[in-house]
Amino acid sequence: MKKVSAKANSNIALVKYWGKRDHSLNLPAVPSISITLDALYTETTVIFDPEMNSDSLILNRVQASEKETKRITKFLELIRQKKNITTFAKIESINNFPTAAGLASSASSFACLALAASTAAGLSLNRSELSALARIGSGSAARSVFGGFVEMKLGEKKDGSDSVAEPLFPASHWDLSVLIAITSEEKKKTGSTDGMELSRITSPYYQSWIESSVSDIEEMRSALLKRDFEKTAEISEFSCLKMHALAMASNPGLIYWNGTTVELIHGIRQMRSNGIPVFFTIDAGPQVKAVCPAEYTKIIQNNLLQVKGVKRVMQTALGGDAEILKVEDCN
Ligand code: 2P0
Repeated sequence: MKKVSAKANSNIALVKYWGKRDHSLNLPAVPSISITLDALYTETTVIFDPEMNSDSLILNRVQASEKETKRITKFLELIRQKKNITTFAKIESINNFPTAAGLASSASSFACLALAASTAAGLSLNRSELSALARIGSGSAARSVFGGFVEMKLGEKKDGSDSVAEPLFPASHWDLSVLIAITSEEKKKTGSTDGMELSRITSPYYQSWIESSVSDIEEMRSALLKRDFEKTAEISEFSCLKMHALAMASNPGLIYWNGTTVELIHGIRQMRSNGIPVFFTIDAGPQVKAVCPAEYTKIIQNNLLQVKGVKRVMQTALGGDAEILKVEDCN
């Protein structure tokens, strides 16, 4: 029996994922590109214990709800099937940032669980297989397997084995800083999974969203390669606002923003027109992430804190791959 601890960083997409083409394998309908965040991470410890009668999950030091545990059990079944075992697992997981407030906790959680649980079960998956496994837990988790700049491929195969993330550039490629303006710590009302399904079924913009995603990816890849800040800013904001327009045009409309989110969008654009290199991106929640070259961190942080309604501002550099922290033999 091995007790395995792992760590995985969160990520934010610069070209967004919204929509699935297959539910059971959790295959995305669009490719995406993200940056991995060093200061926002999950640490998870897993042991498969023959004395357990069911899986047990302790999340942020508290026994998880039945719903949360069920989602984990469904995920662990994939690992048990691969290894041909029936043993239940004991899991302890900690996020060092607010859960379910649009800060991509499922990305770091499932990347971390995929790595810790597959290792604890005795599977040795390569990074691509790990990414495919993490994807089944949560689409964005496939990207958190890797550090730096990451592309989630659409893939073509029916079994989803090529619908995996791949590293584009390491974090050292471009010294970017991410400032996260927290505008609310409340749990969001509609999670991403339900939100994207609603958009697929009801939003008249869905088909255009799918079709236009490919050129966004190509342009973003090239902008990142050249470290072209202006172009990176343009495509990121375009992809972000397009995703939110798609969500807002669902029926009933999904509005993930609050008033402060909108003030921040204007504030960041104002800074950019004043010559400060910064752009925004926003996920399925009201927090605003401002991305800038590292040397502009302080001035932008001060400006964001001036915006009424901003509760606090977190800062992070880009981070590395998901990694094993510790393996203990418990026989
Ligand atoms: C992204 N988001 O690309 C997009 C932008 C939120 C907005 O990936 O259903 O929790 O588990 O695959 O990964 C959040 O969606 O969704 C997400 P599931 P996930 O980061």
